[in-house]
Amino acid sequence: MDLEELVNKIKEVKIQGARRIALESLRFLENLAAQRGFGPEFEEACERLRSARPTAVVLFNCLEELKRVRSREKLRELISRLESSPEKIAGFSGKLGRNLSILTHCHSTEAVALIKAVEPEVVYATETRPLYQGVKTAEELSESGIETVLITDSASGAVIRDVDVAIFGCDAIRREGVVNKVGTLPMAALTRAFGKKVIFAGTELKLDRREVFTLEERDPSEVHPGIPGVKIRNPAFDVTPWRFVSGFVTDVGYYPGDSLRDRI
Ligand code: RUB
Repeated sequence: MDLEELVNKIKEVKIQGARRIALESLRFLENLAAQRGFGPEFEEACERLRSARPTAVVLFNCLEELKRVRSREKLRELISRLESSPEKIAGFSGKLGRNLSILTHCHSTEAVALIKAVEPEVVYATETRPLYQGVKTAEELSESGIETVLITDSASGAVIRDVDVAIFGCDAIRREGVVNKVGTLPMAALTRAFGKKVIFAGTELKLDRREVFTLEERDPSEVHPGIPGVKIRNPAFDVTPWRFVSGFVTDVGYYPGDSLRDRI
């Protein structure tokens, strides 16, 4: 795959999820560095990959790390840390208990690893409009033998009484809250309003200290082909304030409540 193809796949959400975007980008860069070194071509590739999906912070953090230490060894170290993060996160599943009824949203490799590890009784997965990434989550969970129910995004209130805990992945962990797929915030608020827990999962490479931060707005045509006189908006992410967070599982450990915020 050349750079153009990779950037397009990332922009079109064919390669999706913060971790996979970063992993595919770093693997491409490792290959490029092996063939051509760290010259201007490498710099340009970094810039184009970094700006393809601007909200997720993990690729940004890896590229900043690479600016400090420009080596293929560093690239391989970052790749290996990202490869192992779902397994490490799953390793802390004991903190959540067992036989839970879970609500989840979108498709996150790190959340899916945690959900599988808690051996849930049932998982309600939202389809995740407008691009339906939740269908992938439902397929993966079901294939691993977990009872899975696919619901529309607006049906979370209809099933909330049957839910023990909502588990979400994340794109960026910021002082003001946790950034994830649009729709996470209303689902987190709903879950807490019904006295249930909201758990996020994500590697600490997603800790976000950027001053300038963009919440991606995607093309309105993904929502609807158009209605005369009607403006259509398509925000791709939202920010869940820490007061809705019951706990956070990272690749390093379990942080109860909002205690991970102190590390940002
Ligand atoms: C995906 C999304 C995921 C996070 C975490 O959004 O919001 O929950 O990226 O995923 P999109 P992971 O489909 O728009 O990329 O745990 O795989 O990093």
